[in-house]
Amino acid sequence: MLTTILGLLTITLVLIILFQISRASELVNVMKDEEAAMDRSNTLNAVGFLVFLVVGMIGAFWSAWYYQDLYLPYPSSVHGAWLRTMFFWTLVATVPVFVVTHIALFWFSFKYKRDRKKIGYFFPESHKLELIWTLIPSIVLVLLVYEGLRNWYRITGPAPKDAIVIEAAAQQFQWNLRYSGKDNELGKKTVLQIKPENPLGQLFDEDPTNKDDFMATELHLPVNKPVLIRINSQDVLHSFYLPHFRVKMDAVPGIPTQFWFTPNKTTQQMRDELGNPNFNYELACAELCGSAHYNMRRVVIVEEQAAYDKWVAEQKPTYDAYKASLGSIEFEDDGTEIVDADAKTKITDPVEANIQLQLEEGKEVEAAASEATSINKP
Ligand SMILES: [Cu+2]
Repeated sequence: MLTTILGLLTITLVLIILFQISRASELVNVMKDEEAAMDRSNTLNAVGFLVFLVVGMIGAFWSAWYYQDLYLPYPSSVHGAWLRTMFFWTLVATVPVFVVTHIALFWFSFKYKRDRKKIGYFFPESHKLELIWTLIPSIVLVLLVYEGLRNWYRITGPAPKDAIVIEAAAQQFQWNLRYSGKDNELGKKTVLQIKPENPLGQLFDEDPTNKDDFMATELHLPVNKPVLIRINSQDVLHSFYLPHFRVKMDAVPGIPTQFWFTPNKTTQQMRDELGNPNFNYELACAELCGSAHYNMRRVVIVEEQAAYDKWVAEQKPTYDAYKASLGSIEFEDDGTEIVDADAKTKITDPVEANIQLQLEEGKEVEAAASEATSINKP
């Protein structure tokens, strides 16, 4: 805090000093030859433009070359390769324009600096020139936008029938990854049912497709198989980002989003290719969503179909834990819980306890919220 204040004070003081110096030099100029002083200052600015052009241009290309090791490796998904091609052609179209326009901008500023002996050239209009500089950029931009839209619809359009359906439900600060299980269908859910033993609020009774859905802490994907990701958020904006697959989509509260892609390189292949046995693909949140934003990182594992099937077989549906948690709650006549000594998980959710009490006693009962303090998460 103190450093910030000191920094701001320093900047203010420097600005005041610069302002005073320029005022003083203005006064000196009035006393001396004003015109000569303006010429000198114009020449200085013009040379400054040239230096900026050379240093800036070299810096732009040198840094792109120097930091190439930090670039992402070649995309590990089919659609990542489409996007890479798209970015390549965008650069082919824009880099020459960047170079030419910047040379023109700074060179002309230098060449046509103020000169008392020069008379300005009057050039009112040229339809031919205007047509050229309107039509060519328009055609190039239409082509670039066309390619962008084509890829956008390929990625966000209907997924292949055999695509694995996975939900990425964001919350501060984690990705809840839900697999659709054997039926490959994600069951319906509602925020009203969210509680510790049902973190996504799945409607197990209303929608039986929920019963085989399972949740995972790592994102496992089989190689060469399309995956459909359904994205949503429980609180603020997040962004589902898989950099190595060139996959990114915002998680917006209230607006479900989705896309599909096909990973085509396993984690092991990537480790061999990069010569890094510790390499892992990662899922990140690309929206600064709060103080523990970094916590949203998840490991992504792309593996052969057999390894993936084995992993899926080991996963337990969320419904199992949910059912077990319901079974372990019993109540005394006075509303206190009977805790089964054998039961490992005692779920004491105030809302659930209150519903149970009302059902059993047939009257309004205060929620046993204060008593229900020990929550054992599985
Ligand atoms: Cu986030």
